[in-house]
Amino acid sequence: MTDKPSRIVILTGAGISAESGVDTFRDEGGIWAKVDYRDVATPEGFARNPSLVHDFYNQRRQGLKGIQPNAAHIALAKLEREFSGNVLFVTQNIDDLHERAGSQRLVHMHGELARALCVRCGTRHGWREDMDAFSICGACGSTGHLRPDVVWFGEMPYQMERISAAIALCDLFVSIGTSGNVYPAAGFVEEAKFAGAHTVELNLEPSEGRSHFAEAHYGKATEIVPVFVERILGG
Ligand code: BJW
Repeated sequence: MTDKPSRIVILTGAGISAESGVDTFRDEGGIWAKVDYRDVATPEGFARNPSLVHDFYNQRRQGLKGIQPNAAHIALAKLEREFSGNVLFVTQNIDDLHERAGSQRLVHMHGELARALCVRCGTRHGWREDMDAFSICGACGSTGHLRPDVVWFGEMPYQMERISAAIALCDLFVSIGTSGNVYPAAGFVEEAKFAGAHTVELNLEPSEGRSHFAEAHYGKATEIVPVFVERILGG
């Protein structure tokens, strides 16, 4: 990175929340080692066994109460506050640690644990409690049509047009704590490269997309993200 960037897009994944105590998906002992994604993270799995899926997300939603943003989330919020240019955070995470650290220009492309979606009327609600087949939609009053407002395999991630537009204009693209296994997020680095952006990976280990990044730093997010942020702010 030679010139000071003016438009930054930062993609984050499960690795940024790992040191806050949130499980990642594909690391040893991660979520997909304990449950089959076809049962809990597909529309077909939800149709087959809604209680199993509600239990899975209820447990993770309850888990939000015991965690805090870590030094990486806090450093990124500082970047947004102090950077003279434009920053957009795109997170694949459904936890709320970026916003609790103070980030505001944030897209939750895979949805949010603390929201419910009514499949009957399409309303998205804030939802902090457990959800089940008898939960009532506060907008249309129907019972049995609420689901976690998360994006499962085979579904379209949120705000894709906004994300693509920001990547097409960015001059720095940074990917933090994601294994690069899941599309379309895994393809953002190539879009950014095509747009002429400098591309940086910050991760515990090289991701699937490692060859597409011009620069990479490997280590714990709480250690390498604050250093990287200070470098950008310091010019
Ligand atoms: C640390 C660390 C520390 C650890 N510090 N780092 C080809 C092209 C396009 C699509 C497809 C395709 N082939 C198949 C598809 C479809 C599918 C897909 O990608 N499948 C793949 C498995 C191949 N994608 C979809 O279905 C998506 N929809 C879609 O494609 O719609 C059509 C479309 C196409 C094109 C444009 C637009 C639309 C939807 C995907 C939905 C993903 N949903 C999940 C679960 C729901 C939410 C939830 O329950 O939480 O989202 S799956 C799961 O994976 C979750 C995550 O957000 C996502 C990504 O995981 P992430 O964040 O990368 O976690 P890990 O565990 O994989 O990696 C953690 C990393 O952190 C590791 O590298 C560690 O080393 C590191 N780390 N500790 C720093 N302390």
